[in-house]
Amino acid sequence: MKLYHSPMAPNPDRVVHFLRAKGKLDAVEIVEVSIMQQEHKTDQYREVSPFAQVPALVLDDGTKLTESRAICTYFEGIFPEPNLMGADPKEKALIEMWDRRVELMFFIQFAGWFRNAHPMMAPLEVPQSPEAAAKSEKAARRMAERFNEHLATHEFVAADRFSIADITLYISCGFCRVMQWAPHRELPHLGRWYGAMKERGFAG
Ligand SMILES: N[C@@H](CCC(=O)N[C@@H](CS)C(=O)NCC(=O)O)C(=O)O
Repeated sequence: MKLYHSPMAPNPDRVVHFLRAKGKLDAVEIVEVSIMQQEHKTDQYREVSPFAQVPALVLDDGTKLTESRAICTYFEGIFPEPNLMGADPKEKALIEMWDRRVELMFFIQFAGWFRNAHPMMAPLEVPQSPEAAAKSEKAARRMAERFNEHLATHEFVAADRFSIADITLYISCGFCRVMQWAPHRELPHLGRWYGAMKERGFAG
């Protein structure tokens, strides 16, 4: 299997952390794609990922998977231990619910802020919009507060145990550095949880 990866980019990092938590990082051949050098926009890479996005996983039979969560679902299926996406219907639903909240209500909002405000993103986000950046920043900050409130009474993001939802939030909080923001340094319960995740090293 080939995993197309861009180090420091959050969606590919999510997949790599997930695989590391499974102890299976050596199961894939990693192919690096530089987003800043726009290698993901070449015709050659578009054959792998028609939407020109990273990560992408190409299976040995040629099947192409190009959504980070779908790639994680595939790894969960072929490497079932440790379970990271739920062991029974209730856990699966709770973990998916929180993981989607992190991705859609926090990470995507943060990405909207970053893409519309950061000079580095100007070639990729045309045109950048200060209004969109301000709206997304507000939504991301509000959601970080909600996670902080949740983590005041929960050790983990979902289902009282380590899961993909922790990985998605950990990657998202770390990525906030690109806007000189560290929500886990501002918000105490998020900070406690972030420290525990860091210490854990995602060993499963
Ligand atoms: N929904 C996709 C999003 C992938 C995505 O947006 N990846 C970013 C890197 S984190 C990318 O390829 N950006 C390139 C661009 O915007 O041109 C997933 O979860 O894999």
